[in-house]
Amino acid sequence: MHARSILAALAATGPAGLTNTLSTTDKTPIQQLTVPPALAQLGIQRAITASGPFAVPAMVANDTSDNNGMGTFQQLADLPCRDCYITGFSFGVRYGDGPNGSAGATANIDTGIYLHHGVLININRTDATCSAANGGNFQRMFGAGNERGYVDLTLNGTRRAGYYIAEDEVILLVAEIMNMQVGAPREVYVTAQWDYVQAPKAAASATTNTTSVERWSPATPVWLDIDGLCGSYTNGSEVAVPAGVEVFSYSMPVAWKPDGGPNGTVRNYQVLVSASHLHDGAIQLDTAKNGKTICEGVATYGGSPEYISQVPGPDMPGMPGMSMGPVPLTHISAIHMCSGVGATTSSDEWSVTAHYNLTAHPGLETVNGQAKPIMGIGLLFLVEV
Ligand SMILES: [Cu+2]
Repeated sequence: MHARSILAALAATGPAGLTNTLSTTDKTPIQQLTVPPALAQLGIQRAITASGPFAVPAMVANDTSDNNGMGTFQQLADLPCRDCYITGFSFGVRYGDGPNGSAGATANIDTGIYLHHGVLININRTDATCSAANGGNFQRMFGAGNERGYVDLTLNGTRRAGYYIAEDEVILLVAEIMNMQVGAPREVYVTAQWDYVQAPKAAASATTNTTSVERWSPATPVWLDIDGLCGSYTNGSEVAVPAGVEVFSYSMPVAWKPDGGPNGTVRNYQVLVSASHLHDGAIQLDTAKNGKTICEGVATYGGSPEYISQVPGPDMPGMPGMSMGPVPLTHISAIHMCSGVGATTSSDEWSVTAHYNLTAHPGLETVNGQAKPIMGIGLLFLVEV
């Protein structure tokens, strides 16, 4: 998603310089949670970490820019483990009160805080859909928007799969957060809920007397983007709303193929999960294999009260500028995720199409009513089989 600031920072300092400017200690998780039995039987643990505080600037009444009220924050992600697999993940945003400054109330659109996107980036790897030569010299690991969806790579405990994090890898957390209120900046924390399991050690088989160590499959994140395969690396994946058009669809310009083996051999994969990122105004993101939709990422609006904001209503008759009072506006609260998407090979072509209808669901706008750019991103997690 918004990788521009990272690119700028890396260009200015190099990865080592960037690392040195940040805290390098992984903090203790602020809270351990209980996992459902289906995950616990695989040895999975769950923890919440918190990054911040981040002071999100106040909205300025006469600022018509796209980034009015927006703050972009990046720091090292606080990881719950190393030499381990992240098997499930979600973002949250909280107000900075309570113990450790991070156990405050949920910060969402009903109180004027909107998570434009949160992204985890592994600077030690290259991206699956954007070559290093084209700027993909770090890997987008996970991302979500304000819907804050939960991804489970084990498919409810039926697969030993996760995103492997080595001892020495550097993972950045980037969050773009919007404050919809005028007045003072507001402090928030970005929380991350991690499901994780330590990588099995070969020695474990001797001490536990089992015949073999259970193998875990490393999952590879794959970003499919209506803005093109390197969209995040060039312009933050933002796509302009076509002028004067309320209903429109955008497809990925060039399809993506999974990597093949040496000498043109075919490789086989399983697609564990297909998740989607969309902005308000979207109906759904279709993820297609060889032109056939196999996951419909349908957006739900206003599924719970924290996803409903109050906006000025229409003017009173004959009294321009005098609103009749606030009216509710619903925002995306969930996007359907597909689990156990199925097999694919290096011969298959993958793409995404985002469908928007700004009449059905208003998009985000600047203070003078200009449509803000939209996005359409599909996030697949693949394991080689
Ligand atoms: Cu976005």
